[in-house]
Amino acid sequence: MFNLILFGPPGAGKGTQSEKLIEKYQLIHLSTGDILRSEIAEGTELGLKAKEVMDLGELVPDEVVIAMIKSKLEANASAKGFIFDGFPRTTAQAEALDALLEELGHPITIMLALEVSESELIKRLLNRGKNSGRPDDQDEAIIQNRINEYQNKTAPIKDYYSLQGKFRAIEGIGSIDDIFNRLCSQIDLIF
Ligand code: B4P
Repeated sequence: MFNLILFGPPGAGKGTQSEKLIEKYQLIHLSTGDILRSEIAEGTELGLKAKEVMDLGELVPDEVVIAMIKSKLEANASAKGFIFDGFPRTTAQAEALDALLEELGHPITIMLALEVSESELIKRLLNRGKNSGRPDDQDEAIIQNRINEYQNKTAPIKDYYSLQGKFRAIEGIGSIDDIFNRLCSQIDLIF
């Protein structure tokens, strides 16, 4: 099993690149952001609670997203591998993911981290907000809050995977195809 964490701040291109990677490598795409948005669209109780937090640009509680990932892993036990997009976002989530994958006997293979300047992130997200209808993309103060949450709670897990020898930084500025080729050249070394 090939298990990739695609890492980076909000707007770094994780969702964009995941779509191309799943097509090329036939992996299962697990985006906690997408799963939460589908819960919101379906009007579930979980979705209603998550919406309040997401609209403020804050993180949904660890136990909620960990349970979501657990059930997706169980439902796809015979997959060739997974792309984790937007998960883990805290050290507690990283530890829980390691424990779940240990049960399956297939640990994280690599973490590829897209690096993009803050000004470019804000520009991309405001631009997406014009058409996406996503409330968290439409207000610069909320975008800034998402970036702050990333810096405070998410960025430290780079060290968690560096200690395991699995962290690789990827330049996340340039054309979508150029960035895709950078990701593929790292994946192809071990796929
Ligand atoms: P996510 O859905 O993960 O949102 P995101 O980080 O904004 O998306 P992404 O990074 O994939 O967007 P992309 O760069 O592809 O999370 C939303 C919210 O859900 C969080 O704030 C949180 O509340 C909650 N949540 C999710 N997971 C959670 C977890 N594990 N724990 C707790 N809470 C969680 O795209 C951005 C834009 O850039 C697009 O418009 C794209 O077209 C553009 N773009 C991409 N690549 C580009 C390039 N190379 N050049 C120019 N533009 C580019």
